[in-house]
Amino acid sequence: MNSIDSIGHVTGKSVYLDDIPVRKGTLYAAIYGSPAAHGKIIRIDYSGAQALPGIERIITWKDIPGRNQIGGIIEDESLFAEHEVHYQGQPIALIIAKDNLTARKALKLIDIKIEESEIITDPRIAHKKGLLLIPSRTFRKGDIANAWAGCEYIFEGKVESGGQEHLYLETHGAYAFPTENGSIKIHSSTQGPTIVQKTAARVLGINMNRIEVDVTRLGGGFGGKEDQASGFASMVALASYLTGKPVKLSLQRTDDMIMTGKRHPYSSDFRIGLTKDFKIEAYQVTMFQNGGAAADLSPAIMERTLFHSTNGYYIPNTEITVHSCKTNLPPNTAFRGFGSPQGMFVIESAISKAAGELNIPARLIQEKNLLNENDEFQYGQIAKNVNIRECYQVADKLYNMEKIEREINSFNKKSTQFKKGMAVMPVCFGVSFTKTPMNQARALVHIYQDGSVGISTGAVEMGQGVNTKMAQIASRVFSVYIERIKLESTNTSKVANTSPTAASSGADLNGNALLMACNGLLKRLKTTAGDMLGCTADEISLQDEVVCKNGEKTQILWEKLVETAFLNRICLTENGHYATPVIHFDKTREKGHPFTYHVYGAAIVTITLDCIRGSYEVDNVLIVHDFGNSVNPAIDMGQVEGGVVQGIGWMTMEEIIFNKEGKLLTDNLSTYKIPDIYSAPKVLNCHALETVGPELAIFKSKAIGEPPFLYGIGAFFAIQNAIRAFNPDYKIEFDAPLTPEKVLMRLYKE
Ligand code: MTE
Ligand code: LUZ
Ligand code: MOS
Repeated sequence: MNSIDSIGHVTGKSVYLDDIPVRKGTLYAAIYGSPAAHGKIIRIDYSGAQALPGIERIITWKDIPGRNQIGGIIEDESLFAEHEVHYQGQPIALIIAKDNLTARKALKLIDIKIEESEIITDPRIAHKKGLLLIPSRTFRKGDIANAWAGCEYIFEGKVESGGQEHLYLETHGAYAFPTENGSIKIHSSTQGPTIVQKTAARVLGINMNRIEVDVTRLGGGFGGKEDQASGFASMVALASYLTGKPVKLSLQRTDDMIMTGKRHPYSSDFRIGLTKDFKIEAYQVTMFQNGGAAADLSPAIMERTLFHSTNGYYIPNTEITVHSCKTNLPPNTAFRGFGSPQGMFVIESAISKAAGELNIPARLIQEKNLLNENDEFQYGQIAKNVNIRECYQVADKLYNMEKIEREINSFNKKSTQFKKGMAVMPVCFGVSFTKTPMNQARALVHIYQDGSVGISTGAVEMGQGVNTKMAQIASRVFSVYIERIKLESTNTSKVANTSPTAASSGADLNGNALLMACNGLLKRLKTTAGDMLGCTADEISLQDEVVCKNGEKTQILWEKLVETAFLNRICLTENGHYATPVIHFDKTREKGHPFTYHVYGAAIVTITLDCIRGSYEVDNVLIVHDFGNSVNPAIDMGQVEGGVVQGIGWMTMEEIIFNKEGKLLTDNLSTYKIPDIYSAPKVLNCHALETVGPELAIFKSKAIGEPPFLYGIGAFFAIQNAIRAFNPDYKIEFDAPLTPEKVLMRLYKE
């Protein structure tokens, strides 16, 4: 089935934040961000800006009636800087004007003097100076100290992975206006409406019930709007509260790139030990997470790195440490994978290092160490329904890894200018928010008198198709056509206390809540139908909008059934509440069962390298993926395609550069390269592994949002292998992104 948004999208009728018609008298906001990355504010003169005709007001921290605090997990981030600044672009003031142009003109008329302090952009330096955002954490399993003695081979290395700009098509923005009784309504481009509501209420010093947040859809979020929308929304809410007028803020691309956090760069040291038959016996790693100037979601991201640091491998002895380091960059934040890609890149690098030194294909080490049923993860969870080995083997059977290798070898023998490379990327991703209390959701369903259905959930549509999946769930339970169902905007007054739509759990959490609500309504309708037909509710079923008795169609249609229930004064509204069972985690022991289930898969990535230019093309990404029993194969395949390309971008071309002054040099699309159609794999095949799917996934359809991103990691190693085919002396350096510039240098490195 197509996305319910497909027609709206292609006809341009879908409504995004900027499409909401503005009210009369709307004012426009622009953010004045710090020109320096670190220092004391000595003086600010707003008089030039203030004098500009059309300027309504300039808002600073002094105007905040509540608290100047937007930190979500840790309260360490101000909405507007007070006396110090900690990164370039950090908001200092909000200009409110009659139009956008005037607001932006005023920015240039602000005079500021900052006494600069030392700027730190390197997490290892921050760590040395004791600049940590939160205490470091270590996951331990087995006996690492004694394990090395049992290893035949031990290898060490250093791994760097870079940041990544979300580059959602729709930049951050919000539109707020006062409603009555001192209340504010906010339209926000956010994955987390409740986070926006809570933060705005805190800033304004009013109760959460005075703030209504509404989200129709996002032009992409990718984690960048999981919590970072709350600052921007709070700014317009504040401006609207203070002026009594509607206020709109929509970031320009460059401002969005400068002011918002990105994927965390990591710098890591690993040590890996193997037995003589290539079993990984011990793995020790220390990672330095570049958190930026405030904690934001770094603690949770650090946690997911710890969980995923062994990818889908069983390793008896491990010790994984992550330091979350405070630097003078914008606070880094959630991005598809949420720390898992960084952790997995290190273990894959360690395996690649071992394979390179032992002169064997990495896949031989990978396959030998894949998880088996009932293996224990380093965090205590026992792996169940494991099929990573099956994915790997089916991929081998379908595509024949050895044959691909042979073909590549014979191609490489004949060709001098072009070399090919191949790598395999197995994936294991845990589904659930790692913070157990976040795994809850609610849904509100109305059946209207005419038989149409309105659904509200806490899920935010950001292009991933969650609304279509929600419509499918209701359609399936009621056995009505999808056209009868309408997805309402996500609104905090309809569904409260929502978790952000994130952790790939949007469909599972909200879908299960919706399923419960629909089942509740169905039960009442069956009782009504039983009364109408003189039988028990158990004998009733619904089929294609027809009421059936003992499986036989009757004359009663859905509309008639609903109308009768209404006339009998049956409640046609239901609220569903879902809290994921089973999961728990004990932070004092760093052990538990944090994930509802794991998603598994394996991908073979092949590339062709142009050894004169250093440029490369991805030839094939051949995947076997465990979807469970997909509710919507078309949407899920779209998620695989988008995720893979985004992962390839992170690993190979997207390079974020801050200079020593902490200034972002790659602040637009001429200096920051993301994948285009030419960088997409020429062939992307994804074979669905045949499985029944886990009981706790919605309709046994596994979460899909983030895991495919991880297949992109294979491209990094495929390119490295092609470089080695050209330059046999080349010792692999594990520093992503592997840009064409870097590739070129390495091709000719002695
Ligand atoms: N797909 C599109 N088109 N746009 C997005 O912003 N975000 C990704 C993924 N797929 C995203 C996307 C991320 S980071 C997550 S966590 C999931 O979608 C969130 O949605 P879900 O929980 O409904 O899968
Ligand atoms: N957000 C979060 C996430 O708060 N917790 C998580 O575990 C998570 N995982 C992936 C993406 N976002
Ligand atoms: Mo996704 S990083 O959980 O928004």
